[in-house]
Amino acid sequence: MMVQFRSLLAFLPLMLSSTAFLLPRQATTTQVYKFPSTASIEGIGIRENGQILITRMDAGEIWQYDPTTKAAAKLISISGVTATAGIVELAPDVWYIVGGKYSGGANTAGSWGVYKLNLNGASPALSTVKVVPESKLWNGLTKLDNDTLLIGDAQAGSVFKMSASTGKYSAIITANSEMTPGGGIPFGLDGIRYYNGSLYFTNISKNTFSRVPIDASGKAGTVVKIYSNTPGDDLSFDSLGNAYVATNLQNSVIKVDAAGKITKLATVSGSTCTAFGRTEATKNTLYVGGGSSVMSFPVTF
Ligand SMILES: *[C@@H]1O[C@H](CO)[C@@H](O)[C@H](O)[C@H]1NC(C)=O
Ligand SMILES: *[C@@H]1O[C@H](CO)[C@@H](O)[C@H](O)[C@H]1NC(C)=O
Ligand SMILES: CC(=O)N[C@H]1CO[C@H](CO)[C@@H](O)[C@@H]1O
Repeated sequence: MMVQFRSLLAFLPLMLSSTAFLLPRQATTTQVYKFPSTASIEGIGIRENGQILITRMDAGEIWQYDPTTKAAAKLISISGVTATAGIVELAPDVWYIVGGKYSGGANTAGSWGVYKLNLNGASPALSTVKVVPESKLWNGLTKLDNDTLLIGDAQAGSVFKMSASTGKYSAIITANSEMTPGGGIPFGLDGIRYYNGSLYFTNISKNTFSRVPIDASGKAGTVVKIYSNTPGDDLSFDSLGNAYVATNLQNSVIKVDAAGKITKLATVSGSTCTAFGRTEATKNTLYVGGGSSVMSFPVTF
C-alpha cells in the first residue's frame, strides 16, 4: 500500500496541474487534538509560543494544548462557572475569557462574566474582572482597545463594553433585531470580532453575517448586512480583511472576502471557532474548534 501511495504522490503535481479546474478547492484537515466526545469546544486562543488555549461550553475550565508534546491539559477551573466561551488576548499572554453557568442547554441568566488569565508568571493566575447581573447568555468576546472588551449577549441580542482594568461596563447595543435569536436555539448574536472600525458578527439562528461600525468611545452605528444565507459561529480575520467563519451547523469553515463573497475552505464537523497560528511555521495554518476536536488546515491569502 505504501508503495502505491508513494507512486500516487509522485503523480500528484501532474494531476493537480491538468485537472485544477475540476478539483474542489477544499483543504484537507488535520486533527490536532481530540477530547473525549462529551467535550464541546467553544473558543480557541493561540499563544505567541504556539500553545493553544481552549474554552469549553461543557466545563468551567480552560485547557491548553502543547504542540511540542501533542498533549492537552487543564490549565485552570473557574469557580462557580460551568461553561467558558469567548477568549481574547489584550496584552502579551494576558487573556480574558467569558464564563457563566450553562449546562445541558439550561442557562442561568445573570451568571455570566469576564475572567482574566495571566500566563506571564510561573503558574497561571486567574482573577474575576466582573460578573454581570444584566447578562442573559454571554458568548462572544473581542478587543476594542488595549483596555476595552466587547462582549456579545447571544440571547439578548446586545453588546456590552467592559474595562479590563476596572470591570466598569455598559451596554452599547441593546436587543438589536439583527442580533436576537431567530427561534430554535437561544443563540442569535454568536461570534464577534472587532476589525477595521467595525464589530463583525454572526447571527447563528438567522444565517447572517453583518458588521456595525463602533467608534473609539464604543458608540455603535448602523448594522450593515454582509450575507444572509449561511449559519455562522465564531470567526477570525487575515491581514487582508478576509473573514474565516466557522459555520457550525453546516460543518465547514468559509472564507468571506471584503465584498461578502463566500468560499467554502474545509469540512469541519460542528465548527465553532477559528484562529490563525502565530509562529513563522504556522502563520498560514488556521486552527478550528469543532465538537470535541481541534482541527487545522493550511490557508493561502
Ligand atoms: C497596546 O498594547 C500593545 C502591547 O500589547 C502595545 O504595543 C501598544 O502600544 C498598546 N497601544 C496603546 C494605544 O496603548
Ligand atoms: C476598512 O474600512 C474602510 C473604511 O470604512 C474601508 O474603506 C476598507 O475597505 C475597509 N477594509 C477592509 C479590508 O475591510
Ligand atoms: C444580522 C442578522 O443576523 N440579522 C437577523 C438576526 O435576527 C433578526 C431578528 O431578530 C433578523 O430579522 C435578522 O435578519
